[in-house]
Amino acid sequence: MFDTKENFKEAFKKELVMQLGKPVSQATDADVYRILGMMIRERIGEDWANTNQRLKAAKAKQVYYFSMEFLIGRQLGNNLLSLGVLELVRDGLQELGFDLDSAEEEESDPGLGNGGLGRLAACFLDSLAAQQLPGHGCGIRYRYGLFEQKIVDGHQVELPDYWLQRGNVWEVCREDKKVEVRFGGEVQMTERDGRLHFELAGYESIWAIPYDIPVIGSGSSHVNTLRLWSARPAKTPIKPNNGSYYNYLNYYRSVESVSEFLYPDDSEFEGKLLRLKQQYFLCSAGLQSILRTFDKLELPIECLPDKAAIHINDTHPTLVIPELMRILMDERSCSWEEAWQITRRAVSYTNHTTLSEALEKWPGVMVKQLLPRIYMIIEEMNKRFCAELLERYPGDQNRISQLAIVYGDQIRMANLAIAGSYSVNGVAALHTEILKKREMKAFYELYPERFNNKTNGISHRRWLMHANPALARLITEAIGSRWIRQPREMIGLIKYAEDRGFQDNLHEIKRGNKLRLAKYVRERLHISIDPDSIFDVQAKRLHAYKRQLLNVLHMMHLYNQLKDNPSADITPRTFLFSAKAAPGYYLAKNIIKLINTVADTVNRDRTVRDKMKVVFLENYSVSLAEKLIPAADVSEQISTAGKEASGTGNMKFMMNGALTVGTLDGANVEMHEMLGDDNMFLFGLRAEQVMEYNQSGEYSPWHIYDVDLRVKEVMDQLIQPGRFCPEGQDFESIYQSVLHHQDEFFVLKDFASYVEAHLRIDLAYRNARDWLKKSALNIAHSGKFSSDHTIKQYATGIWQIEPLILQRRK
Ligand code: HBZ
Repeated sequence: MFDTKENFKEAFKKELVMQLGKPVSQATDADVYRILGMMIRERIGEDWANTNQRLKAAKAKQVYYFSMEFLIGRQLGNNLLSLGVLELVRDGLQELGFDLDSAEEEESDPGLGNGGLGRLAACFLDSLAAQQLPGHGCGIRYRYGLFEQKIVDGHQVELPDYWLQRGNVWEVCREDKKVEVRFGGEVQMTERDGRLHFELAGYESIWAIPYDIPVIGSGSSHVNTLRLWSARPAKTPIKPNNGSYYNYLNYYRSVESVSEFLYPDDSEFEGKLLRLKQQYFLCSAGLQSILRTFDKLELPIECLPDKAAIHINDTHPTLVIPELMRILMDERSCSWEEAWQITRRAVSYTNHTTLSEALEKWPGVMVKQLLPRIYMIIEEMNKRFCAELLERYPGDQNRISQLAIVYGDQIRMANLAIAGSYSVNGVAALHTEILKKREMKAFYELYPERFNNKTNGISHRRWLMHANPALARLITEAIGSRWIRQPREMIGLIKYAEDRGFQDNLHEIKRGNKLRLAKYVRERLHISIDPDSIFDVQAKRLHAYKRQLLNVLHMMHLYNQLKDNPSADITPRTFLFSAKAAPGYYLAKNIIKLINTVADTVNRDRTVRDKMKVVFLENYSVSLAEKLIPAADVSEQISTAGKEASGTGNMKFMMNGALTVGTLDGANVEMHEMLGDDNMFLFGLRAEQVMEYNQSGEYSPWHIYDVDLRVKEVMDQLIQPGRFCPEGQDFESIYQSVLHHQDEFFVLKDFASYVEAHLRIDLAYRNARDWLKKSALNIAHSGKFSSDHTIKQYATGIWQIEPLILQRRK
């Protein structure tokens, strides 16, 4: 149905009539979206089944990527791209009087993740499938995704995101594959055949129902599965309900709440019981499903790690470790030692943060009450682990207590994840070094062979080919199409960086993207922005360590300068922001309000209208990122050095030709290694310097406030009525966090250096040719950050999985 444009048009019209009973003349964009979704599903159905068949026949080892988040974005465009029919469909639809872009806008953007971690999981699925690697996602089908953000009077307001309202054409409910998950109850011990047996009694039972989403391999007939679990009450709850109807209703409500919503905190540990339930629900359901697949191979259980690699995306799914132990011992008659061997050979773990407030530590009492058998297993693991440590480090109590899994009443999930796995990786070179030298030093000394780095990556299919098709075409025109399969070949663009024709095209494409964004901004916010100004973008979660505040203070300073000297010679700038704050994160929400207040002041002032604009785009999401990133000239990656594990936005902007103003943090370090000082605007403290200041306690923001008049001016403006503090309002909490709470993130310390970096940007942009050259070099080097490359390294370095024999799509 997709082999030629004419066939597509015929099939589309037929489907429209069959499914919706409508002729072309009456179809809406929403209808077009639905019909295309159905056609794609039909088209790949056989491939999907075949992939599973072939995997089974080959007894291939498969990876299961466990993640509490999969921020997959809209599927339609990407699926068409993977099938190689995007342009054909676009043209065919146009001839029928429809616009594919408008149809794409009809798809709801599933917000099943908070930010980088969830999006990474989605890029990894895309790359696994594209390389015909047997790898599946295992997650939760939240009924409500990350909240929808509205800006009301400059404040963030959260609304529920009921993304399933119009159904989900991509998913298939696999009722036949449901599994039971048990909570609560008591552990009963019995002795049989000289062995202790453990069984749970009086538990609450719930069903985990899998919904499968196909992950279509680009350019091949390989189709992997993203399996998302939904909680449903068991018909007859096993827990006695005293026969009361109201008890039934309570039970129903409590069960459904398990997959009801995604927790919106991206960098603070929320020790909520429901979150723990969600984590166990995912781990137990996912493992049962893996074992069911494994059992079909009819191999002895000790072969499990040869057939299944279980990867955990941060510590959120760490309970796979004790849960696998439980299943192996209680249901498969393994001894502790056998179960431990199998588990440790099967599980690998990625760490995404060194922020101490994000580390998961569950209270033992909570785990004991909700998961009594799991608690027993964790205690036993801890006991055995500490005994080993005592032998290895006799008398070194300090070290042993750092390493222990259970400390006081807390279960440290990172310790559990490291002790119970064979591989621990960081997500950028600097981050991995920090883990080894600082945060996880004791573990590194104990198990040096387990630690490795896997620098993050992004899908060039979504973030370049889909988000910026004109740029993708230009690249192909210049260097041919091999880069699509081998993104590192983009390095061939270096040859064109100084080619005037190439530069002109690059300029036109960027300008087109900027015009489209300007239209979007005008329609939504009634602000007109100049496509010839520098589009300077910071788009990411709002967090103190990401330092949106530094960006705002710089804008305030720039505005002050323009007020002092209205004819100041500055290159016109449009500062764009997009960011969600965790609903309970007061400081972050206050920074959103500050950005919007500064935006109001600046945008209303006609005297600066040709020089400066500030825009806050609400509800940052994958689909908004796809509009924003291709239009950026400058990418703000300005976290306090040592705090951003990797960053992936940095890579997306780079791939779309934006130049980075950034600190030497996370993957910026690796970008800088390739680009050098000429093609990036570095500033600020280095990670070691930050660490030294933290150790010595020598840094005082007050000193900077006292000596740098620019700093004093903008800081005072946060609390004094005037330009940025309308009547009755101030930003006291921000002021306090910087000055009275010792500026934990070195905002003032890096201010001067940041201002200077922006001056360099201002000057560099004036030399259009040179700017375009830098932009082209950024694109050329960005192939290294394709997640295809990252996934290859996971596949060979951690999972030991291989591609299924190549089968090109027919
Ligand atoms: O993971 C991010 C890191 O901050 C970023 O540097 C890195 O590039 C990215 C991918 O490795 N971390 C997150 O996005 N973390 C979360 O979203 C998160 C979500 C729920 C939590 C904790 C963290 O409970």
